[in-house]
Amino acid sequence: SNSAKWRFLITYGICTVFGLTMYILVLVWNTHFRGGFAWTSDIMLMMNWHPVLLILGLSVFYSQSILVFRLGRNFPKKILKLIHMSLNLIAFILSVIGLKAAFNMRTATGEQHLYSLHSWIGFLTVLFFAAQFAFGFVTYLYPGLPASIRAASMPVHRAGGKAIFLMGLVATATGLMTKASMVLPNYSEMSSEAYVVNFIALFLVVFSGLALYLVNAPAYRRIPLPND
Ligand code: ASC
Repeated sequence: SNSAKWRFLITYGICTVFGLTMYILVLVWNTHFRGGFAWTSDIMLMMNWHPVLLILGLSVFYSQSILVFRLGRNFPKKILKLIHMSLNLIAFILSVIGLKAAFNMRTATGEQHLYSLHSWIGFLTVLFFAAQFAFGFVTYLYPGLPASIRAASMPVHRAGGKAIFLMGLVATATGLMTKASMVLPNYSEMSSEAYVVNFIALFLVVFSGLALYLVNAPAYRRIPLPND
């Protein structure tokens, strides 16, 4: 209906404002407070790519990928599926480069790999994401499995996709906490960097909650077009 359309667009607009503000804060944090970016020439500046690429992939691109069937409901389904796959592919590539930055940093400092709670959740998130992408691609896009299998897999694909989005949120939250306690020895004194880190997490939670609400609400689901 027309009112559902406007409720969707207004909520999507609010969601986007929270998401963009969150990501601007991520960029401000890693440039102004953390010294900007490099690759292997500076280990710590290489690590700044880690939050910047993973939040861009697992929150910004991933959210737009799951919302593409809501936002673009008047587009042909084939086009939406291609956009959905492309946004997920970009999100996945950004995530892998972001993981590589962390892996390179640990190797260069001689630290242990994959010991922290954050690294376990984060690694599993990207592993499940890879599996979800591969199964989704084969099942729904190319070669595409029989309609009965596609229909039976759809609830799993939808629930799995949302679970991975939530796992990404948990990975980011634990990562922000770990980083804050490492680089802010006087965290409790509430420096401006402490505010920036806390607000990243707060805006990310609101943004993710709104994105999940928009993807879950039955009123906003795409109705198949006659020529789908
Ligand atoms: C697809 C597609 C869907 C599902 C549906 C089975 O490939 O575009 O909407 O599978 O046909 O639920």
